[in-house]
Amino acid sequence: MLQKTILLTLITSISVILLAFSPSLFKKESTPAYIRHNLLGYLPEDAKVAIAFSEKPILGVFELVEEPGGRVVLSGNLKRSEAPGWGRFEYYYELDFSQAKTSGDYYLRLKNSDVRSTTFRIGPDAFGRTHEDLLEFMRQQRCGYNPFLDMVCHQRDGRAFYGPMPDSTYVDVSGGWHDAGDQLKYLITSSNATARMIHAYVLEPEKFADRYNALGQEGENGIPDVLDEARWGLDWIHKMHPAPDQLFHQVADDRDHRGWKWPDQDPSDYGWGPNSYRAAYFASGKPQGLNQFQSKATGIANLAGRSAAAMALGYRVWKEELNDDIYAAQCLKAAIELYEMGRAQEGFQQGNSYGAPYRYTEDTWTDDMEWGAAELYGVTGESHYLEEAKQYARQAAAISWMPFDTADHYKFYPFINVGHFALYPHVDKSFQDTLAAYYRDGIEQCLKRSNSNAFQVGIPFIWCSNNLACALITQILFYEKMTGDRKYHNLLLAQRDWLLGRNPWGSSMFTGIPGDGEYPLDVHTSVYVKTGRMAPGGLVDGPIYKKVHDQQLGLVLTHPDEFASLQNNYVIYQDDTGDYATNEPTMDGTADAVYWMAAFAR
Ligand SMILES: [Ca+2]
Ligand SMILES: [Ca+2]
Ligand SMILES: [Ca+2]
Repeated sequence: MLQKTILLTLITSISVILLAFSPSLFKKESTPAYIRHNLLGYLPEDAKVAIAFSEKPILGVFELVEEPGGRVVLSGNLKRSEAPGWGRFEYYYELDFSQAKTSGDYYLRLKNSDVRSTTFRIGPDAFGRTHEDLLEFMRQQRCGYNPFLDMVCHQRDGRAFYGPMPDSTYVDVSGGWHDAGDQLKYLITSSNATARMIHAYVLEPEKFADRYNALGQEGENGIPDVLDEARWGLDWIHKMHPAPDQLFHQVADDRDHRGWKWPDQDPSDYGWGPNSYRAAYFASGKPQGLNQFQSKATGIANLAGRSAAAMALGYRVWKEELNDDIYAAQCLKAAIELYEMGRAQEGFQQGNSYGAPYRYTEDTWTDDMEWGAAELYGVTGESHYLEEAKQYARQAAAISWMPFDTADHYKFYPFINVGHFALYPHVDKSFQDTLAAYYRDGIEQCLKRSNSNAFQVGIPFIWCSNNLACALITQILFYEKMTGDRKYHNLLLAQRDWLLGRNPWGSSMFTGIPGDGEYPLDVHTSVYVKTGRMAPGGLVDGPIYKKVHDQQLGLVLTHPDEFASLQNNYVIYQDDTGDYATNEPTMDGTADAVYWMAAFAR
């Protein structure tokens, strides 16, 4: 008897070993299937829907398995998606495990095959302090003293063009952030990033810790790090606004693009030799371009209005939260001046290019003036700001990228009209309903689009599609705060989960997040190529239409596409330093995500 037991144990052990080492031997199904979910995890109250897809039908049920232990806590049917696929994979299914609300670590598996997901979290702590990781990337983008590289760069920014001073006059516009993988600096994006980080703090003040000092070095300084980062932006905007009626809007241009480079040894030459002075463009309200390509411009109100909003928010927080009356007063003065500049020169100023026609083509400005006016009314109570904000709100209305399947690059920047949300508490019920309806219009367009694909993604796949996903998430969060109406919450979660792994590639769109998951590694930045290191939190541009991607010139991969077996005919994403179209992290997209990521932190 004893002998038999030992023998049986031995046989069982051998089977276990066989199973462990040759799973294919026991495979029940040979067609590959994939499970896609939010790699970070889910709050207990979230709707939780993973997507499985395959070229062939997937039969049987799915199971949610607790880890460690392997207990099956829930099993359910695969619900075939009614939306068409994007080519290649014909069969998409929803795996709804919303009923699982008990905190723990879990994975999903398909009962009839050996296909399982990675392990993820369900619990109030699922998002942890991820929103603070995004600030790591912002620190990596700092120009001047860069704490990530412990390096001082671009100390000769810059020499003026198009300003009231003679061309080539030195102006101090050092500081700020490198825009993305390149090392240009734009007020277009930095004004938004600054305002949005302060706004994130205003909306979620208890979520932000203090672990870094003003220079972005480790060590607390009594100020939440999100405000240290915002202050870095405010200080730069002050430099870009050196006199009451002056505003610069861009430092450097595409002469920057000289291959991978250390920022403190920048070979770019703007006429004063390599690694020297860079062009600083004054916001003149007129078309600009020092070479053959001219921008369009009709005014400066997009830049001035948004910078005024950032400064008014700065006043509010530095006065009320940080009790720094002196800095607060500087911000309020700048806010009033900048807004006046926008009033005097209504219209838009775009980004500039030099050797190529590509640039930021923002042409919306009433949204930015509404935001500036609303924030200024909030801090001054002066009624003319309120009247003007309402006027701009009616002009801006529901103007957005949301109804369109394509749009010029950054035309509808900053992709969401925060002005409507900022104005909301200051107007009567009827005007509030109007503002909410503007948001609802756009959300409805995205909802319609989301029904056309199995992932319920409501955005068009143009350049920086991930920024659009952030904008849609934020717009729905704002709409919920305004109205209490949560009917779009599942649409919001679908966009959130898309950015965090519920997509064809099973990849998060943020560098280093989650730490143990699939995330953009080979990103299109000098920092990564030069150091092999990457700060966590950088939001990459994101997937784009394959037909657009196929037309990108000079896009050469440095290694075989690890997602080759997962690509479809419609939308593409590649984790490769050579893919500047989908895998370049952007400073402003990252800043946009800070608020919504913080909203999910518990
Ligand atoms: Ca701090
Ligand atoms: Ca705008
Ligand atoms: Ca890769």
